[in-house]
Amino acid sequence: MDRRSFNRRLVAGGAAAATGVTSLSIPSASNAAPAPAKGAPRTARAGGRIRHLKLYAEKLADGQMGYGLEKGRATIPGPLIELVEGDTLHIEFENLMDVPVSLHPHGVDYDIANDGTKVSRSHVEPGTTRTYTWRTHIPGRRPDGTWRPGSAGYWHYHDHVVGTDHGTGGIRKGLYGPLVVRRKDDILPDKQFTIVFNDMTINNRPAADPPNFLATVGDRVEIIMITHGEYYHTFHMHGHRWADNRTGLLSGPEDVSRVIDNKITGPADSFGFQVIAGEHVGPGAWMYHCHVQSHSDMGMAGLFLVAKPDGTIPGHEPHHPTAGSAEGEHAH
Ligand SMILES: [Cu+2]
Repeated sequence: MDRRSFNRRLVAGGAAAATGVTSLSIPSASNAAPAPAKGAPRTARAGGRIRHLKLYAEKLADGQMGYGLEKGRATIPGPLIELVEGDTLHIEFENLMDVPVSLHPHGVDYDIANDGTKVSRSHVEPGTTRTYTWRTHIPGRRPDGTWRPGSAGYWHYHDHVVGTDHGTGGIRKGLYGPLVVRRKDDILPDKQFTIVFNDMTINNRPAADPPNFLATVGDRVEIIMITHGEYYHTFHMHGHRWADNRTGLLSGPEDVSRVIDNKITGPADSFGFQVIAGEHVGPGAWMYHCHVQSHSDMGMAGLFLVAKPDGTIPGHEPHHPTAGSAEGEHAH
C-alpha cells in the first residue's frame, strides 16, 4: 500500500474534524448549494467565504517531495484545493524540509508578497511557516465596459524554489497539486481524480505502476489534468469525451464548444472536465494515456476502471497486487 497517496479525501476530512479547519477537498460538504431537486446534480454554492487551510511541504521516504494536509501524510499530487469564485483562502504553509520551498498558484489572485518565489522573497525557509493568501473574484463588467473574466477554472499550484529559482527540482520531485475554482451554480462531481503528466511519469509513479482510477457506471466523474516538466503530451481517454471549454461540459444545444477525446498539453497547462462513467459505452477497464506513441509505449498509460453496480469490471481482474492498491487509493 502506498501510504503517501492513500485515501486523500478521507485524510482531508479527518484533518478538518481534528483542527476545525474547513475541508477544501469534499465539495459535497464545503462547496455545494442546498440540496437540488431529486435526481439533479449538486451545484456550487455562492462564493464569498473566508477560508483557512494548513498545508505542509515534506520529503517522502523515497526521496520525492510532497504537499500534505497533515504531517507525515504528504501526497503526490498534493491535496485538491477547491474554492468558489469570491472566496478568499489563507494557507498556513509550513516547511518541514531542509531546503527552502514555496507555494505558487496559477489562476487565482495573489499580490507580490504571496507570489511564492525567491525573486519576491515570498518563499519559506526550512522549519518556518508563512501564510499565503489567495483571492478569487466573480466575472463582471469593468468601468470601461469591457468584460472582466472571473477566477473559475481548473488550475494548479506548485513549488517555485527547490533546485532552481523556477522550482524545477521541486516540481520534478512531486511538489504540485490541483486547484479548482468553481462558479456559482457549476455542476459538482461525484468523484474527482487528478492526473499529472510530469516529465515521463503519471503522478510521479513508476511506469510499471501507474495510477488507476475507480468509478461506477453512472458516476459523474471529474478529471483534473495537469502537465509539468520538459515535454509536450496529448491526453487521451478511451470511451469518453468532453467539451474543450472552461467546465468541460456543454451548456446546451447552442453551445458550439468542440467535443474532444484527446487534447495537447504542455508544461504548466491544466484543464478539467466531467464525464458520466460508462455513458453510451458501459463498464470496463478504459485506458487513458498520453497519445504521443513513444510516450505511451514507455508507460504513460493507466486505467479508468468503470465498474458495474455490483462492483465487478468486465474483462478486468485486479489480481496484480500493486494495481489493486492503486485502484483502491484513488477510489474516494
Ligand atoms: Cu507524452
